[in-house]
Amino acid sequence: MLIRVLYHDHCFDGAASAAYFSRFMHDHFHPDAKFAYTGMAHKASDIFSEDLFDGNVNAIVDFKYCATEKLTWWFDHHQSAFLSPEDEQHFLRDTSGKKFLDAQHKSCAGYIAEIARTHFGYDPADLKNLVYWAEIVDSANYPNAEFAVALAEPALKLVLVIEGSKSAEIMHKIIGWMSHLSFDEIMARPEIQELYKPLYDKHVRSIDLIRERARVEGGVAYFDLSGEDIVAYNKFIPYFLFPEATYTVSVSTPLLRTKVSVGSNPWAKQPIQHNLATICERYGGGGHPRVGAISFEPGAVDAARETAQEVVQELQSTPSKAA
Ligand SMILES: [Mn+2]
Repeated sequence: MLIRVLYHDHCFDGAASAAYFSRFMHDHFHPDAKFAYTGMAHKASDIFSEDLFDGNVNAIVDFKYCATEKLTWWFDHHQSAFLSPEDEQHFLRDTSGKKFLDAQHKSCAGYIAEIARTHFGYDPADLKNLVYWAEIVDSANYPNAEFAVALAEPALKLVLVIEGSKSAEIMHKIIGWMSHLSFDEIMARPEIQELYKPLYDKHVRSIDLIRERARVEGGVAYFDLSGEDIVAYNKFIPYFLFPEATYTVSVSTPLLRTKVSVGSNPWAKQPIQHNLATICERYGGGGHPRVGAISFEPGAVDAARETAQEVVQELQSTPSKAA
């Protein structure tokens, strides 16, 4: 008996969802099942192929729907949960009682926990802390920027490892541990410590780099990390360093692309008036109202810098019409 779980890769809530779902299956339905995991990433096409669904039971958690008869369970909380209107129709026709979507939920792990409790009477006390942190992390519901940057909480240390590790093998171990160990116990594992230390050093170095390079003008913090070996920086660092900044615009060169990131301060003293998704879409990018990004080809740093400057100027001005 094999249970295949497809989950949102390199995402704390994705891993927490896979962990919660696995415990639910093991404790409530299939005590003898073996579990196998597949991390899923967003891309333009060919997200799903039929051979991904090789289990006796197949599940997708915290990720898009797949219109295949091989799919047994589905849980998601994203607004854009369907690849096509046909997929949505397929979901709406489903009568299994095992496919669930609610875009109002802060985290998918929390949503799975709620369905397991209300529909199946499953409610393990030892997983409450996992859900508690999935809700905080997936909705960026931190009390302040320092809390989000200091990584004092073991759960936030684990976020750094999950978002920064490149190995599928360790991700699947982490999911197994999240289903029955505390965050302290997981962080104490030698394999995790080995991964965490260099990622934490990079985190600290990125704080120094951003402090050095950023200039804040008209409520916008701008910095350029191109050429630096920093794939992803913690997006709360600018607001930790510059609490007066309402927006952040940065240029960076993660693997295989050049990127302009545009963000807004969750603790801003001024109202967020610009829709960042709308601005990024104008340059071929996208995102959410409060955070967006624009991708360029690798090496297109000059073009990215030029665009970044235009975005900075726009954010420094009052929006001309409601976006
Ligand atoms: Mn999620």
